[in-house]
Order: sequence, then structure tokens, then C-alpha cells
Amino acid sequence: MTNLNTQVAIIGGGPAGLLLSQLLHLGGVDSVLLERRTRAYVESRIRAGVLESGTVELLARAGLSTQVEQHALFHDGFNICFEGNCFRADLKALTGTPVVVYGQTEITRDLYQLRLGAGARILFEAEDVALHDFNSDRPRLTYRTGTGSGEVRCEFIAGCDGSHGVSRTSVPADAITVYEQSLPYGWLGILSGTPPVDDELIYSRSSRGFALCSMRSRALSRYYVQCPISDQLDEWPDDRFWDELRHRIPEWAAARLVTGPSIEKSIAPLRSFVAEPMRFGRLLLAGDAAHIVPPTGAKGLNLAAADAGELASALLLHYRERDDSGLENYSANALRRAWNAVRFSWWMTMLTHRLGDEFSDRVQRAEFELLRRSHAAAELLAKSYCGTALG
Ligand code: FAS
Ligand code: PHB
Repeated sequence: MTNLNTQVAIIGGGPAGLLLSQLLHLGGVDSVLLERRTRAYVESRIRAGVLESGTVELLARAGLSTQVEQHALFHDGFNICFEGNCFRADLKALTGTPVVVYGQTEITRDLYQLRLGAGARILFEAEDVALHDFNSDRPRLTYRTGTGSGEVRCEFIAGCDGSHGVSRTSVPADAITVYEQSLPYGWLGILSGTPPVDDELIYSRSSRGFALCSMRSRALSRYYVQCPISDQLDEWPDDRFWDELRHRIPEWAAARLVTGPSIEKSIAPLRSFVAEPMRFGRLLLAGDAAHIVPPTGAKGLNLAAADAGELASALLLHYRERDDSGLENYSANALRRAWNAVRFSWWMTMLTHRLGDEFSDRVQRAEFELLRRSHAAAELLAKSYCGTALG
């Protein structure tokens, strides 16, 4: 039995857990992080790609400014296209801030390098993590690894273990309320070593369904097409994907499309999920452990980072000033951000996905025309996408 003592025990080594661990470390607060998978597995996951300026500032606070400045792409706008007609959301003119394209894969890799380089206590392949006594002032975790079982005695537990983790489900059912809405569709995404079709992202609503043209660099493209959530990857060989993508994006973009073998291929669900509250005594939830948004609004990773930043500040206030106001306000603040992101991501999904009925088609067309005619509508879209309109 390996017994560890720390101030904050963190469950989950994705963006939320890693960023929290790094910000606490820089503030002089000790943590132990338990991650179910190997480091290589976590770093191999291809997920988010677009960062709000607030997230970039948090990453800089965590010590990642050089990596972002050297490798990120800064975008002043993006295109939304409806049946081939495009509207460019001019983020720079409408909000004054760009969005930054820097993959979640890179962020987790950078944070693991920083944390492990600083001697962080990170337990990989931690199995059977269980939470105990988090309603007391002496919470603890038990776990098992290949070398045996162990216990982490701590003062706080941060549940950063994503949507299928153990933290949220350890809370008594009568102490938590879950809100959920899913669409019968998913995003079939591929990563390819090909140049992007444009310098900026293209969200395209065609009669055949949604498509997104994104990127990770000028030589690495990330594409998505809407598909039934029941589809299997083996139904989508590369040729079928490229052909479907070509039919769903504007002709000027299709003409520039460079295809190549997929490096990664996966299907992600279109789902909204919020658990309230996000604090239970000495257990605090952050990131996907508490909320999920459809990727259409590019909010998931940004929400996780915002939770980690706010939770780190609240814990540092507790330890430095014995002031618990940050902890007391954490859940309300994080939920306000989460519901704002759910609102926008749901709206963006309803606007850009083929929902299969004429009524929705007509509403989408009217919404798209409003974007083109109304400065106020375009401004709200831009500020929501950049995160400056969200609480
Ligand atoms: P994560 O899920 O990233 O990390 C949780 C960690 O906890 C994982 O490493 C997991 O192994 C670990 N864990 C789970 N259970 C555990 C246990 N019992 N014990 C120990 N560890 C445990 N967002 C976007 O903005 N844009 C996108 O395009 C996008 N695409 C996505 C595609 C997919 C397939 C998925 C699942 C999500 C996508 N997201 C996207 C959202 C995603 O980026 C999340 O918002 C982000 O990963 C949230 O980070 P975390 O909260 O740290 O959760
Ligand atoms: C991505 O590049 O993975 C990406 C970009 C924008 C989104 C979702 C995903 O809205």
C-alpha cells in the first residue's frame, strides 16, 4: 500500500487536470494527479483545435506562451456557408480579438513536459480510483496500479476525469442534477497531412449535411462531416469521406481540396450535458466531468481551461489568505460560463447541421440571412465564438 499526502488530489490528466496541476504548482500548492491511461495514450488523442484569447492567456500564465507563439495560427475570422453562399465572421473587426488554432494534443504534450520536468507526482494507469469522505475535511482517494494499491490523503479533490469519469458518479444522486440533450448525429473527423483548403475555418451547411474545414498547421488539416451517430468508422473509407466532404463545401473550397491518407479518424457525438452544482464539500468538478457541449462552437476545451483557471485561483486564495470566497463562488461562475457555451454551441449546431425537415431548413436560411444583414447578429456570433460575450 503506497500512501501519499498532498493538498489537492486531481483525478484526470487531460487539459483540465494538467492545467490545474500546473497553476497550483506555480502558486506553491502541492498536488498529486491520477490518470487512468498512459501518457502516450493521452497525448495521442486528437480533439479540440480552436482557443479563445482567454485560454491563450491562461496557457501563458501556466508557462506555455513560447510554444503557442511559435507554433499557433492566429485567425481574424472564419466562414459560415449556407448552400454555397458564404458569410465571413470578421472577428477582428467585430471583437478586436483573434482566435488561436493550437491543438489540444499539443497543449497536453506541453503541459506533461512542464509538469514532469518539474517533478510532478503523476500516477499513470491508475485503476479503480475511488473517492472517500469528500464531505469531510479529510477527503482521500484509493487506487490501484501495476505495482499495487494505494491511498492519497488530501484536503481537496478535483474531479477532472471527463464525461466518463468516476468523480461525478461518486456524488449521491439526490445531491446532483443532470441536464442533457443529444442529437442523432455525430462528427466524423479525420486528420490528414495535407494543406488546408483556406487560411481560415469554413463551417458549411449543405443539403447533404454539415462539414467543417479546420487545421492544425499549414501542412496538417482537420476535417469533419456530419453523420448518423449510428455510423461505424469502417463504413467510411477515406475515399468516401473525401467525396462527401467535397460535395458539402463551397465550390471555391472544393477546388482547392488536397486529399491524402487519414492519419486519425473518429466519430464524436453531438451532445449537451451539464451537471449542477459543480462543488460537493471538498470535491470540485472541472471540465468535461461537469459539462459537455457540441464541438460546433469550439467551446469544450476552452470551458475546461476556464474551470481549471478559476479553480486554481480559488484554491490559491484558500491556501494563501484562508479566504474561501473563490471556492464558494466557483460552481455558480463555472455553470454560468457552461450554460452560455451550451447556448452558443447549440445555436451554432442548429444553424449549420442538416436536421432533415423543411421547417428547420427555412429557419436556418432566415438565420443565415440575418447574419448577413444585421451587424448586431454578426457581432453576437463573433463575440460568442471568441468567448467575449460569455459570462
Ligand atoms: P478529458 O476527457 O480531456 O480528460 C479527462 C482525463 O481523465 C482523460 O485523460 C481520462 O483518461 C481520465 N480519466 C477518466 N476517468 C478516469 C478515472 N476513473 N481515473 C483516472 N483518470 C480518469 N472540444 C472542442 O472544443 N473542439 C473539438 O473539436 C472537440 N472534439 C472532441 C472530440 C472527442 C472525441 C471528444 C471526446 C471531445 C472533443 N472535444 C472538443 C471536447 C474536448 O476537447 C474536451 O472539452 C476536453 O478534452 C475537456 O478536457 P478535460 O475536462 O480535461 O477532459
Ligand atoms: C478542430 O479544429 O478540431 C475544430 C475547430 C472548430 C470547431 C470544432 C473543432 O468548432
